[in-house]
Amino acid sequence: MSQPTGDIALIGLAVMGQNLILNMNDHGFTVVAFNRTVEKVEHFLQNEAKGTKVIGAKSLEDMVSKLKKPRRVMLLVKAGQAVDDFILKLVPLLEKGDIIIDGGNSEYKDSNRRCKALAAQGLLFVGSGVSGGEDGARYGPSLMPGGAEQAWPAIKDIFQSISAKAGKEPCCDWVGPDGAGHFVKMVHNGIEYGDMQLICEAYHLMKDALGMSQAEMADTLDEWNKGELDSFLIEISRDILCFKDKDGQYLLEKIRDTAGQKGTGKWTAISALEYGVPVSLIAESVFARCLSSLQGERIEASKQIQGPSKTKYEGDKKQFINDIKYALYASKIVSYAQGFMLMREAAKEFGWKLNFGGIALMWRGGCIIRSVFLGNIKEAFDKNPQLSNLLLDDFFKKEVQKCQESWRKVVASAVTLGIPTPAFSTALAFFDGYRSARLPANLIQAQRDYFGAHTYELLDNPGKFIHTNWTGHGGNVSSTTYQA
Ligand code: 2AM
Repeated sequence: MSQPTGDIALIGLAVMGQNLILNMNDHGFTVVAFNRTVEKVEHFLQNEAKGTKVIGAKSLEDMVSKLKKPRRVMLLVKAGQAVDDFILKLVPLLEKGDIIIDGGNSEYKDSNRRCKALAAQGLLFVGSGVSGGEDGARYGPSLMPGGAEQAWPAIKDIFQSISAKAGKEPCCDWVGPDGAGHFVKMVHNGIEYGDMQLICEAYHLMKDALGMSQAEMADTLDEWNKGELDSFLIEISRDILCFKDKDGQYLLEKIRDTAGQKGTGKWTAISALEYGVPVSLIAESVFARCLSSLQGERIEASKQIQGPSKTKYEGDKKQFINDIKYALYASKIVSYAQGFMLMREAAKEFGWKLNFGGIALMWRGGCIIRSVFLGNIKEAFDKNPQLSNLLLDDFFKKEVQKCQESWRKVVASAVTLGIPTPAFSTALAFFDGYRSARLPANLIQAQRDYFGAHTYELLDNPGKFIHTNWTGHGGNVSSTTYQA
């Protein structure tokens, strides 16, 4: 029998899977393709993959027999049960040291579980975030692999060859153990929610407070895209603002203002609550989508509830546009600082050593949140890999300082004019809280001790929990100390 020639197998011939195969093929790798509905394999070979070196497989056994060792099998199937089903079928066909990669949109806790379960059977599991949509998959995605690190040398070449590049550097590096790759992908998606909401708030202010036309707003975003905010999302928002329907009218104005969501932003917010990290901007962005979806209620409420009498900004328009830009930029810095805080906490929780600079570089190109800004984050972690918070990096401290006055002016004006800016506002509230040596939580502690005998610590004796009998009656017994 001839030697197997397949470098990697890919299961799942939906668009993402097909495009990753074609991308791997372009880079000289021999891919073995398989799909649950086996007829799709032949169809793929006769159409999209015609003229390539892609090999089709008729069954999982056939697929495995065509692979060089260690065998590399990548799954791009629906997240959840489908991944477990395939893993179950693959395990008896593979040998110690073979690699199963899940490139789907899996929850990181599933990847944690799969990584451990497969390690117990001598197999190496990799859970990889894949971002950049269909185009990214075809021509260069951002790839965030994590799991069994022994697998990395065997997949590095394929992964870094097919990934997007920032300059010459691949937007793909090893993230960390277990489900770290999928965790980082989840945070990426949460940050994407935040970035989108921030642009929406800028749009809202330009449209309603300043009464700008779509062409003017498009020109403004075009300008912003040449500076600190240079990013894919600003660029496509500019194009969306310019886009006219067949009837010559702007399409954007006709689109129903109810935001959909698939849940990854929500997962990020849930993790933030679970690990007690104040990732307020992403959470507000999820809530803003929820509020938008209550369209019927909003329309009814708009008939019954009055806002402020003055709703237009009356100061210098050009200056205010610049203020909005700075409010967006400063809020964005806070959002990324919060996202990295969440990753740091998860790393602590799971005992992961995460490569934060590498993560910034992985997001620098190929994915939805790609931007010049991520290059600055990479530099901050290059300068100081132990950096505890982005807001404490010299570059970002300077940038926030530059924006601060504008940011406050925009939030204050939005409040006065009755235009909701939940993300700008929560970012500023976080910023002011984070830079406060003293917060009013002493009163919370006193209240908790007053009504529930939950105890408190004194500033000059931290670690010692005491109870006060605040009313003179009710006894001196404290409830067991708990940290919620
Ligand atoms: P299919 O073509 O046989 O439907 C995206 O939906 C990919 O995931 C497709 O390749 C699809 O296979 C696969 N998929 C979806 N649900 C699946 C399941 N329960 N088991 C196996 N593959 C599944």
